[in-house]
Formats: sequence, structure tokens, C-alpha cells
Amino acid sequence: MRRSAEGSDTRAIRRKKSKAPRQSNGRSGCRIWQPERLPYNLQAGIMIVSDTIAAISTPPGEGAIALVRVSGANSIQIADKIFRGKEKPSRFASHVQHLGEIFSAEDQLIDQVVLSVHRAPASYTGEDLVEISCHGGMLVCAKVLEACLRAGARAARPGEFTERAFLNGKMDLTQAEAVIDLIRARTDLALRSATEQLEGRLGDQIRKIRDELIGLLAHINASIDFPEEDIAPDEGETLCARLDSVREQICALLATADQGRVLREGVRVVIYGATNAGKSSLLNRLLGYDRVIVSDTHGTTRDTIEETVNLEGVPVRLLDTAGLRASESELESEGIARTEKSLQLADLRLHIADRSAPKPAHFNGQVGDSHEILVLNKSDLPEDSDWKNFAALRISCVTGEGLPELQKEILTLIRQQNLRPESIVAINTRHRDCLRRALESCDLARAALCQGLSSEYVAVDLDKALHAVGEVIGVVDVEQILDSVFSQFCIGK
Ligand SMILES: Nc1nc2c(ncn2[C@@H]2O[C@H](COP(=O)(O)OP(=O)(O)OP(=O)(O)O)[C@@H](O)[C@H]2O)c(=O)[nH]1
Ligand SMILES: [Mg+2]
Repeated sequence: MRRSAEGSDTRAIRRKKSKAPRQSNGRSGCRIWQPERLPYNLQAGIMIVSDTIAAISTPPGEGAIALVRVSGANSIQIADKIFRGKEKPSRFASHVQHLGEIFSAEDQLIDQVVLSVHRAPASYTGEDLVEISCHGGMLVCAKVLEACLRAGARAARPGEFTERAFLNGKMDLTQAEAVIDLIRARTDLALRSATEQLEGRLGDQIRKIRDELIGLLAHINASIDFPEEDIAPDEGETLCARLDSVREQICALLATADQGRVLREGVRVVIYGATNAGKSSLLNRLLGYDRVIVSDTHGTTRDTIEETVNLEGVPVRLLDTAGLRASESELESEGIARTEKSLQLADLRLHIADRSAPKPAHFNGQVGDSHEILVLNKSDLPEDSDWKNFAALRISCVTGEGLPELQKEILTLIRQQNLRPESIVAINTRHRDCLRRALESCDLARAALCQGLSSEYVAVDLDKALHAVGEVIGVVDVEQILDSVFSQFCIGK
């Protein structure tokens, strides 16, 4: 990637490229459709000179090793300036580690390190890249980074290394997003799903849909450009069938959105009920350690507290909430308001009550819907007569009785709601937004086809669908997508 002679940055160049006027075939209102122009892949053929960036790629804190990465046209030159060993880094073979020392601009020894040069294009970013493994002290790696910056690098923004990998055609956007998923994965399935996405499985499916849309659009545009060559009568039906196949593929991907959310964020399970029922005790029990304060004072928990557990491979986000009761306290009322908000966003609710105490006023004993489980806690204590013959799962957070049954019930409801991640390809919220728009445009195109509207109408909608599908893998000029994707990364990735 290079900065242009005029000094404009990569995004400006991308913008310029996408706004290039479309060619016309000379007839007004008609344009020649050129397949190679439609998917204006930004990654292709752009000569841009990049500046050189550097960052600490390992998390802050003490460890055996820390990694400083430098990427860009001058990275090897910078390594030559700060590294002393048997040879200069510019003479190193690519991808081979060398022992040496890093010196500061004041010629002071900073650390003994292992340095490797990864020459373009065979590097993570697709540019010349240098990796310096130093000792894992906060100050040591900060000084190594400073040496790189003083030698001419610029501090990288979060996600900038992966953004460069995307811009240099090393990966599509879904693969770049998979890097974050991989880092954040909390279950085996989430990890497998992220690995598959990184390998390009989702990208391949999207490319297939795009190719089919491009084929359809080519057909429609041919009929616009050459109206004298009649399209056979059954053509409309064939086009509809092809469009239906595209729609089915989009719908199949859209159906994985909930599972994708669960894989990435977990199923939201909210524990709620009267004060002192044992909500916090249940959270601690399910977590296996004392995360939340438990006491017999009513109204102990004032805020929502969230922790994730792995229930048979399903990441479950457990939320402990402030107990429900009429309260004069402003603080407690705010806590109860938060409980109500959490309940609105819950995938599953655990309504818990103390069976050794009378039924609370708000407890009508009805299960709200299939998203709720009624739980009677404190089964180790004598039951209050209010609960006689009351159908609910009985547990004890003290003895652990009934907890395996509760976990089983939680998993059953998750499965019933199709929230249990089974699919390896599972889209995220951004993909869902793009695909929903694509589906909408396909529907409009189909309606236009069925109504026998002029081909131009169909073409406009198909073009929109193609654009929306392209956004998923990043083959259109949508700068805000890049920002929203890469801003989630940590610095150094
Ligand atoms: N005997 C018995 N006591 C329990 C059980 N579960 C919780 N407790 C006790 O009940 C009291 C309240 O427990 P918490 O977990 O703090 O209840 P909570 O619902 O979070 O209460 P708030 O935060 O005030 O709304 C504590 O003294 C717990 O030790 C149980 O299964 N059996
Ligand atoms: Mg509590």
C-alpha cells in the first residue's frame, strides 16, 4: 500500500475510484454493463504508498515475551537502524528469526530480542513487516516501540494491521472480522466457526451469491442494451427461478444470525425475582465461584451483574439483577429499572422465588412464555404453605439439589428457540443488515419481473442487491463499514 504522490490517503483514493463515471454506450439512458467494473474491488490495482506503523501486539502486563510489530515500506529500514546482531535485518531471509539487541536513539541498549523480517507480499499485512519479540515487561516493550517510532514509524491505530491486510487483498472483510471472533471465542464451537470464517467459508458463500447476481444482471442488462433481440418467452420464468435460488441462499444465511449472535455474545439469561430469593446465590453456583455478594439483607444487589458460563459448549451470559420490591430508595429503584430493561433484552428468564417464604405479591405463578423457567429456591428449608402443589423446578443453592435439572432445562429452552449454535457458518449483525437489504432488493426485482415491468426497474434493484451483498465481503467502497469493522480491534492487530 502506498501513499499517493498528491499525498491523499488510501480512503480518499478509494472514494475517488468508486466515483468514476460509468461508461455509456452512446444511447441516452443506456449504459454498457461491464462485469469487471461492477464489483469495483478496491483491493485490486491501487498504487498507494503506505506510511510505516508500529505497535505492541501483545496485551499489556507482564509476561515472558512481548511482541512489537512494524509494518510498511520502511519497516526493514527502521529495523536496520535499531537492531544490532550478526547481520542487518535488510540482509535477513524472510520469516527467519535472528537474535540481537535493540538500541535506543541515544544508543542505549534496551533489550536482547529475537527479530524476524516478513517480506511483502508474504506477510500478515501484505507489506514488509518486522516482528520483534522482546522480554515481556511493560517498560521494556514500551521502549522498543519508542525506538521504532523514533526511527520513523507511526503509532498504529486499533485494527490497522488487519485493515492493511484487507486493503492489500490478503483477506476479505468477513475474514478480517473472523480475526476478532477468534480472539474473543469462548467456546470450542465459536472458535471453530471463527477459524472456518477466517479460512473464507462465509466469504465463499457470499461470492457465490454475488456471482449469481452478476449473471442475472448481465442477462437483464443485455435485454436493455439490445432490445431488438427479443428475450424468449420462458426467459422471465427462468430469471425468476434463478432469483429464487439467490433468495434462498440469502435466507439460509440470514437464518444463522441468531446462532451467530449466540456464538459471539452468548445466550442472555436473566435471573430475576423478589429480594432475598437467592438470585445472586444461583449466579455464584452456576459460575462455580463467589462472584457476587450474598446476604440475608433484602435488596443486597443494586445493579445488574453479568458473567459468562459455558453450558455444554453454549456460551451463556448470566445476568444477576436487583430484586423486585416496592422501594423508596432512589438507588434501589434505579436498580429495579435496570432489571426491567434486562428482562426486555433477555433470551431466557429465570424467575426465582424463595419457597420457605410466602409468595411475593408480584408472583402470579404463571410462566410468562416459553422463554421463562420458574424456579423455587431453598428446597433444603421447609416449604411455605403458599407453594403447596406448585409446579416449578425446586433447587437449593446451598446443597446444589436440582441444579443439574435446571441446567438441563435451560439447554432445552435454548434448543427449542433454535439458539443452540450448530452451524459453523454464522453471520454477525453487520452481515445480517447487508443481507436483509439484499433480500429486500431481490424481492423488489422479483416483483418487477413478475409484473412484467421494464428491465431497467429490475436492473436497478438487482444492482442494489449486488451492492448490499458486496458490502459483506467489502468489495464496494463503503468507508464507514471499514471504520466500524476495524475500530473493534485492539492496537497491534
Ligand atoms: N437455606 C438456604 N438459603 C439460601 C439458599 N439460597 C440462598 N440462600 C440465602 O438467602 C439469602 C439471600 O441470598 P441472595 O443470593 O443474596 O439473594 P438475592 O435474591 O440475590 O437477594 P437480593 O440481592 O437482595 O435481591 C442469603 O442469606 C443466602 O445465603 C438456599 O438454597 N437455601
Ligand atoms: Mg442479589
